[in-house]
Amino acid sequence: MDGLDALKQGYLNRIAEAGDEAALEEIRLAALGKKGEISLKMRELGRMSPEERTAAGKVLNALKDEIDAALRAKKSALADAALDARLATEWLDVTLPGRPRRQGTIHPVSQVTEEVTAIFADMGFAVAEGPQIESDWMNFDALNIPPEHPARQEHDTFFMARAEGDNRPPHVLRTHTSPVQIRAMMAAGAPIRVIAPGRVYRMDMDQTHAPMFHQVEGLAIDRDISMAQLKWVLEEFCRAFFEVDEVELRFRASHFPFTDPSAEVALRCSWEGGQLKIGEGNSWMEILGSGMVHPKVLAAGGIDPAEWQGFAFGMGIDRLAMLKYGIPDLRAFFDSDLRWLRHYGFSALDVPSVAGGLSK
Ligand code: 2NL
Repeated sequence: MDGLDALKQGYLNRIAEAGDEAALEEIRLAALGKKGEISLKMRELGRMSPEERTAAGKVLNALKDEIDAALRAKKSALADAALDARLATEWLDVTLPGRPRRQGTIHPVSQVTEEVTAIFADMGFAVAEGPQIESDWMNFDALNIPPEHPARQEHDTFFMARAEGDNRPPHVLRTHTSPVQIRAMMAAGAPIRVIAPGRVYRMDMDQTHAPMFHQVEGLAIDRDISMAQLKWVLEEFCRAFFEVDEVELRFRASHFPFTDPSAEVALRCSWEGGQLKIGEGNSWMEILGSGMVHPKVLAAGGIDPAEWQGFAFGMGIDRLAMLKYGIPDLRAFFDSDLRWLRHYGFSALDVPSVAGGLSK
């Protein structure tokens, strides 16, 4: 058989130059495929004498093996090169520091809730949470709110639906976080000091009201608690929360079914030049309601009113956030507008603490 050397060299050159697997496959078919050049030569063996066939068969087999080996070697070289190329682009330096890109922010309501919680925790108050759907007993009766009270009428409270034919009183979306404190009294008894921050619901919607808003209530029960301690705790809270050295509180008689006596509390402030200043000026800003816990409410919480007494207070977190951080419109609070959230949001890494400065 003539020309085998040239044929071999031709294939070896083409294999060396092949740039990808497809090109290699093309070469393999041309040489070793059913109708490949070497396969056709193999067929010629049949027409040879036995001696010629033995010699030529050996040579052809060796040629076939050599080309096959060259194809395999090139294939694995191409795969290695491809992997190297991928590794050169798909690398990651895991020792790099995290990127300072600011993504999410803490909502002002969350920020203020954390601030309020930190201040009261510093004064020894535990934090309690409870369900947002309450029985009407927990939300109203336990708090000495009688069935004929306006708050219990259709227009103020969101009532849950009952199944048809179920005539039990419907559950409600809690209208205040007081039931959380009823549950805390039932669970822990007296003495007790808790605050209960959380979402509450009332059918209200205008510039200053949303159907869902946030409240924090506080409760302190012991043998000898009076309005004097209430006043100190609230003063201390206002000083810390508004981050000023001095505050002045004004207590005026008020009325709540769950406290007796009751007081609305206002804070001395000034609005001069449209700028709110706490602790100076001649304006008063009402920020919370408070009083001595009504004996019936203590009893509902499983605490003996002959032995224990205490104060309670409640305030709106959303309004506190508006005042402290100069946010004009309550309705934007729950729009999930990213521009608003970036503007009024706080860094997730600045966790409020009294010692660390609440809002930095
Ligand atoms: C307000 C007034 C107030 C309470 C809430 C309370 C809770 C229990 C017992 C007695 Cl368990 N009182 N809470 C007391 C006085 C006022 O909230 O203006 N909130 C925004």
